Amino acid sequence: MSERTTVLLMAYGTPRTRDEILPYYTDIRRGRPPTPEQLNDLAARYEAIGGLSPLAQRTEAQRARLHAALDERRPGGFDVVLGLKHADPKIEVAVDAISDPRIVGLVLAPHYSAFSIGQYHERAGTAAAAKGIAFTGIDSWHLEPAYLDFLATQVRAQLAVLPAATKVLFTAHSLPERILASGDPYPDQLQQTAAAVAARAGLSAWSQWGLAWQSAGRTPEPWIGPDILTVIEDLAVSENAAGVLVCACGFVADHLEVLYDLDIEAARRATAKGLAFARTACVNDDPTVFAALADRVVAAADALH
Ligand code: FEC
Repeated sequence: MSERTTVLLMAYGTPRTRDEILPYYTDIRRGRPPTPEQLNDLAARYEAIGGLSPLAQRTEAQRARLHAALDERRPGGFDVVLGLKHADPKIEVAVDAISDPRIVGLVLAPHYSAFSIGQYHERAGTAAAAKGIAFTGIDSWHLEPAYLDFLATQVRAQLAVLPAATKVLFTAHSLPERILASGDPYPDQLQQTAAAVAARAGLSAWSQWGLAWQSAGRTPEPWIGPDILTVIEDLAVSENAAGVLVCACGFVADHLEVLYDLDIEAARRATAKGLAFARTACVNDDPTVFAALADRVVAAADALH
């Protein structure tokens, strides 16, 4: 039997052409097509960031980086394939093409929620079980030191060129409030990442940093808050802040939710309120972070033997 392990690297996915926006949006909405207004609104957001999202290229660069780091550690011991949540190749299709006896699942999102990493792993685990392949998933990596150091370096560099009274806001994608009833660890994990990065960046007082949620879905049910736009408004009126620095630690690549929701929408709100605005760079395919993730994958693969 082959000793090789396949790493199923999972990410959200994005349309690769304008024609793919409708099927992509329909998939996110679990098969319910969007109204023409909703579709136009999403297409306009892609248009505003240059036509489409760079997420497909970023995810492929992350895959290549992880594969290279694994090859350095165990030459030829790992294949790395992509499995996407809402675009091709979907997670199930990717698993179906795997012939190695073991799969390690890694999601390109640091914080565990049953609605996020939990769903990726459930889909991958079910597909692997149907083929008799052993599967293990890495549940979260929100306190990985290389990731915390990457973000802290970004925070320090940006604060050096922003007004002294700048507040750092750590953000992640909001989720429906009903996840809280089941004790989902997602909000606590965001808090832990933020506190660890703040400590590394030398931010001590709560007045220097805080948490906010972003990109809540356009659905009638309540989503976790406070929303970043509200926090920016509150900062402008109730605290003596001169600037806001957003560290979108819940995301690890440049994509719509960063390039539109933060760089356009949140930046516009901050500027309108007289606040300086900046955002820290995303991890993308940073070699140090992916070296650390490769170590996590090797350990998970060894535990599967
Ligand atoms: O660049 C791109 O093209 C892709 C950007 C993108 C990322 C992303 C990440 C996450 N989402 C998460 C949860 C939800 C839930 C809903 C939802 C809806 C959307 C819509 C778009 C979209 N998301 Fe997303 N998300 C991205 C894009 N997301 C577009 C639909 C229009 C809208 O509401 O803006 C609500 C679904 C529903 O209607 O039931 C829930 C989470 C993440 C980050 C972690 C992960 O990868 O899972 C959580 C990137």
